[in-house]
Amino acid sequence: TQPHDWWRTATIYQIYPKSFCDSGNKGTGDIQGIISKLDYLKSLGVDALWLTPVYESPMVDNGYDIADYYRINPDFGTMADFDQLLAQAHERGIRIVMDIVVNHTSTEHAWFKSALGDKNSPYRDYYIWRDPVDGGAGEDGKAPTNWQSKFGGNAWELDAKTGQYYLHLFAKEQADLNWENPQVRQEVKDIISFWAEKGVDGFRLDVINLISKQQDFPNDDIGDGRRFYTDGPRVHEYLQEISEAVFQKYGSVTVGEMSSTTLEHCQQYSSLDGKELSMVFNFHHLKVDYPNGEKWTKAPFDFHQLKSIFNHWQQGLHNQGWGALFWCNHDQPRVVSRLGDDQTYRVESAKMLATSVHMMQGTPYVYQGEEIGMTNPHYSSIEQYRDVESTNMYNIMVNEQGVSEQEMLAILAQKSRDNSRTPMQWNTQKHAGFTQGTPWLEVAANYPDINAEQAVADHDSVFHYYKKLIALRKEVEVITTGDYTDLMPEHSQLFCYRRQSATQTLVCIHNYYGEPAECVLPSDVDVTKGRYLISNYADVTGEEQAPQQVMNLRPYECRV
Ligand code: TEU
Repeated sequence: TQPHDWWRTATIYQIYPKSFCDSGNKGTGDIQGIISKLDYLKSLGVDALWLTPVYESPMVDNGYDIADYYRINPDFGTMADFDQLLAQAHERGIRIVMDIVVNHTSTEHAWFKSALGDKNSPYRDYYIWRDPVDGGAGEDGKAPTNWQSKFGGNAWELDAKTGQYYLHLFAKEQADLNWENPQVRQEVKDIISFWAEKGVDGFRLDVINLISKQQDFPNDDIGDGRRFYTDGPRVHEYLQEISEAVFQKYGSVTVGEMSSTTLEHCQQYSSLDGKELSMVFNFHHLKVDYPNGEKWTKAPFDFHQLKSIFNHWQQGLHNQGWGALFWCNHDQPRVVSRLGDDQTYRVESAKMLATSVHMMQGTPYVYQGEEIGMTNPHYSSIEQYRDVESTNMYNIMVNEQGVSEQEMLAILAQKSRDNSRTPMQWNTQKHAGFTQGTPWLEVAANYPDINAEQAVADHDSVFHYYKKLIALRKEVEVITTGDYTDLMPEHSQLFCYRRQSATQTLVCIHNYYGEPAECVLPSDVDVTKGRYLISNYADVTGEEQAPQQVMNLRPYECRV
């Protein structure tokens, strides 16, 4: 990799196709729908689109359960539609990044169907099988280990015909692939090459740091098993193998989704020598509202923890690797509802939160709807949820653990992945202009006020602010190159950091709360040499005001 790699000044837009735009009346989005919005995306200024999986899939986990890596799911369209999308995006200078899910396949994949129930199948060893253990784990007391599925319950499922169990770190319909098998690694290279040959520009690799499992498969006496497969023994070797065979050959941009990883591993995954990946997603900053690591509880976020996590990663990746910058994706609730105020200060807090990550070093990702300040839908009934994780956890917590239904609904309203999966709000028409049919997941009720048409027309909107942030990254060199220092780690309301390159300095000040706050800049920040670059309050502009050493910041105000 080189310092001038295009993706170091780029912003990538994430599309969740099922919820983006339905070109007809199916109630689910499709590829033609995406094509119809390319001009909108071009006007936002994004450089690339990452599509979450559009391959053939029974959709138990909305496409993260792939049944055929070489086919487009007919719900989304045809291969011809895909080729058209690729060509039309490229015509507009927009690149396409595909999601590659190779930690596991759907149990509907031909490999798994052949492997299940047949120890002699040529595909048996594509998956991970273990014999039952007397006094073992799981509901039947025989599962090979006590590892937990990320979606609840034991991670092993019995294959009754052979008496062995297969591993599934996610839903039982998502069987983990056996990366120890060189044939599996060859299949992965073939799959990725197929899409790269088509002209796809890059790949987002789903839970790629979970592919190498510790082969003695021990019980975990202190946890859920993740320490035996997270950043596992051969993961770097595997990534180097794929990178050399495919990514380096095609010059693909790659982003690895790293679950519960460490900085040290991420320095290696994204190291500047380009031997593994271009960059990494990590999620530590999105666990600041998981008290003691527990997601399934209602809790406020820990502001000091948030700042110290950003400090750790910004400093640790500087000159060592490269990180993705993001708040939102299809697994996370909407950030304006989560860390901001989606009622009184929706626009202010959405812009402030955007600024606080867009001014960091890395590559920003904008998730569909984030650019117009979309909120959680505030659902109130279990019937409104579709996500396999949410419905699994509801069953476990309400039916098995005795959590009250009301409490669980309050938790889901804060934590469910469906919070970000509601249909994109395009305009004030029925179903927010998402579909002519019945949406697969209910549209948030606030779409008459919050929609793309309104946001494009209003020059003070969240949309136009994102557009500015995306453009600034290309104009102001220090955003891409500068180092990073937290100027007020102890402050209880302000997140204030400095970015510094050889020739430029940025001071980025963010009030994370709905109350005013006084900001006293340290004396080594010489405000007399500075000017305001961007702020979410209209009266703070480079022309009208000189920056001051002491400022009174209004609710959710930010100034750079
Ligand atoms: O997610 C991986 C992952 O571990 C999570 O973000 C997960 O959804 C979270 O822990 C649940 O609370 C990826 C995909 O982004 C996700 O949509 C898939 O469900 C998952 O992998 C399995 O493929």
